[in-house]
Amino acid sequence: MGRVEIPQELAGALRKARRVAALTGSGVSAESGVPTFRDAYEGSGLWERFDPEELATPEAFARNPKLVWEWYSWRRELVAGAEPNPAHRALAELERRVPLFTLITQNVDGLHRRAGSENVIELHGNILRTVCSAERTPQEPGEESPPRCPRCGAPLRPDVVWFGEALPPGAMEAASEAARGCEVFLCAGTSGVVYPAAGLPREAAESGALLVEVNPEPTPVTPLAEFVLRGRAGEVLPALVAAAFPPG
Ligand code: BJW
Repeated sequence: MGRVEIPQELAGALRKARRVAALTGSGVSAESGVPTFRDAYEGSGLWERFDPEELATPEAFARNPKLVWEWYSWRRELVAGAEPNPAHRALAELERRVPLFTLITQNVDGLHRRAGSENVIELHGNILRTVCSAERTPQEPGEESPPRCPRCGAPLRPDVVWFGEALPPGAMEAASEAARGCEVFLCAGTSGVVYPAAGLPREAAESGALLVEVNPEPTPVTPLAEFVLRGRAGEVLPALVAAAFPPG
C-alpha cells in the first residue's frame, strides 16, 4: 500500500479537538496476528469448521463447555503471544495529545492497554481473565477442560460478553457519554454489526461529532461517516496522528 493521504481538514479538526473518542474492533488487532472475529478463522486448522457466532454464546457453552473452553484456550494463547501493532500505538499516542480521549473497544485481547492506552472501556470483556460461570468471581484456571470453580464446582469461563448477555455494568453508559460528548469520533477495524456497540457511531454523528471510519472495507458505518479512510489501521492511524500532530 502507498502513502496514506490524510485530508488537511480532518488533521486540523483532530488537532483542535478537546474531546475525542475511538471505537475499535478486531480489525485493529489483525496486524498483530490476532484473527478478526468474522473473517480469519480460515486457515486455522481445527477451528476453521466452527462458526465463531455459534461458539460465542451461553447456549453453546451450556451444550458443549469443553468445545467452547478449548476454542477460547486456543485464542487465549494467540493473544498472549501477540504484540501491539502501530494502530494500537497510534491510539495510545493520540490519548497523550488530546485533553480528553476515550478508547472504546470491542476487543477482548487487552492489546490497547499493553500499547499504553489508559482510558479504555472494554465493552466485551477480556479473554485473559477467567471467571466462575455461576458466581462471576475471578479464578485461576487449572488444567481441566473446562476447569471447575473451587468454591461451587461450576465450570469456569472466559470473562467475555457472549451474544444475548449484558455488557459489563456501566460500560455502555460510559461509552455513550463519550460518543455524545466528543468532537471527533474514530471508528476503526469494526464491521459495525454487533449491537449495542454498533449504535455508537450514529450516536456520535447525531450529537454533532465528526465521524471518521478507518477500514479497508465498506461497513454500515460508511454512509454515516464524514471521512472514510480506506486502508489498514496499522497504516492509516499512525498517518492520521502524525498529520494532526506532526513530530518535532
Ligand atoms: C481491518 C483490518 C485492518 C480487517 N485494519 N480494519 C439490535 C439489532 C440487532 C441485534 C441486536 C440488537 N441489539 C442486540 C442485538 C443482539 C446481539 C447482536 O448485535 N447481534 C448482531 C450480530 C445482529 N447483541 C448482543 O447479544 C449483545 N448483548 C445484548 O444486546 O444484550 C442485551 C441484554 C441486556 C440486558 C440483559 C441481558 C441482555 C452482546 C454482544 C456481544 C458480542 N460478543 C462478541 C464475542 C466476544 C468474545 C469473543 O471474542 O469471543 O464480540 S461477538 C464478536 O463481534 C466480538 C466482537 O467484539 C464483535 C464485533 O466484531 P468486530 O470487532 O467488528 O469484528 P469483525 O470480524 O466483525 O470485523 C472486522 C472488521 O475489521 C471488518 O470490517 C474488516 O474489514 C476490518 N479489518 N483487517 C482495519 N488491518
